[in-house]
Amino acid sequence: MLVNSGNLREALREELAAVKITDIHTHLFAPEFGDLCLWGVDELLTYHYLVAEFFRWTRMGYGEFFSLGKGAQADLTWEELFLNRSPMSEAQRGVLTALNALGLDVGARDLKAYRAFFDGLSREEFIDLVLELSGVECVVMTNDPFDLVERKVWESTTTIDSRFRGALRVDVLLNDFPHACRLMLEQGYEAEESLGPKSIGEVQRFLREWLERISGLYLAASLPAGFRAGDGSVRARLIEECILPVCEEANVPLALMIGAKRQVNPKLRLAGDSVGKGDIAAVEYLCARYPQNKFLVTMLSRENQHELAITARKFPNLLIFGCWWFLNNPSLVEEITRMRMETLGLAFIPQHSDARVVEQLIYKWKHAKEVVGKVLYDKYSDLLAANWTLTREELARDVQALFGGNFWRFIKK
Ligand code: RAT
Ligand code: ZN
Repeated sequence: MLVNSGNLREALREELAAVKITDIHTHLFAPEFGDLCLWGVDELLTYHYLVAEFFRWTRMGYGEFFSLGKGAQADLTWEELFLNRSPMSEAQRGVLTALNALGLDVGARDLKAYRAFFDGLSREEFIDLVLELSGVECVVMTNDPFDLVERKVWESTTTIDSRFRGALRVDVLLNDFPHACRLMLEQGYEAEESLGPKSIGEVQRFLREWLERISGLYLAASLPAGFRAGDGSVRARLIEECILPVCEEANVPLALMIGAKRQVNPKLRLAGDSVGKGDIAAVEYLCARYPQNKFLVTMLSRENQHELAITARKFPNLLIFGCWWFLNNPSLVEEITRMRMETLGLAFIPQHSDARVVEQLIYKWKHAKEVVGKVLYDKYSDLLAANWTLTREELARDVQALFGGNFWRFIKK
């Protein structure tokens, strides 16, 4: 069937509604991880994006807020961000989108009723419902081998829900190596701060064994804005001498998330991180120097987006992904997605959710689809205006590539 300017909007709407999404970066956990798997309206209302917004209005002290239980914290953010004023920010609007899609009466503003709805469901039932509503078929977790609670689950559980896939996150290793050495030693890996030949072998063994334990799809780290590659620092050496050889041998990408400025305001805890401009030279260096390695890269600052897209034109071993964290505002997602599509065609991954609470999948993907859909509509319209022919199958193929296919192709490459 041919798509033309008259039926394009509807065809796109249907394909976006039908597409099965692979969410390549989340902070969600499979149900086997118990309380690490966050869901429910109190978690939704205490998302750290909202906590930061709450402190724009309250006079309450940070300590006082964080000493409260989740329910009491949620009461406060609800009151301040939803009742005392209209919920205009993207994170605030997201709460409404999620609750509304779950069939709750958002207009009634009845937090008690929302809590009762969640109380009536088991974690497993709820996950099924949300995956169905959001169209997500595969969720990639963020798995920290240095986290004791998580480690215990991996050591004691043999099978986890196959819709959830592992990704090995090594922030501690790269950002606080002395601490990582102590934690690795507890797990029987004898790595020392001096990073001599024996330590290199031990770090590699640690990574290899963890990747295997979690069937990790990729290895990942978030890095500060000042990240430089190849400068002989411990971090750079860990990447070049430990991480990249293990990634190459296992044929898994290294995901670099560059530009986080951690704990600008530590009193805000998880909400206290910020953004800084990164140095694209680090990405160029790694992609050029290690052509046998694959790199998934996202950068946090808006200012880095154009040069990152250009860099992806230079290196087939680089796949750029997502409008990360502070960039996940519809206006920025639209601008960035348009620019990427004009620069790279369909060869990028437009979005990941970064969800921390199960039902955030609903809003993050609904909003992402709206924006990506808008850009696709304009781009296909341009093609049709040039007398290009487009079939429904081709449209479906392209949408599937953006929302999952490109990732899997890169993983298998
Ligand atoms: O988006 C977030 O929730 C941030 O707090 C970070 O976790 C970030 O996404 C990261 O993966 O470091
Ligand atoms: Zn994240």
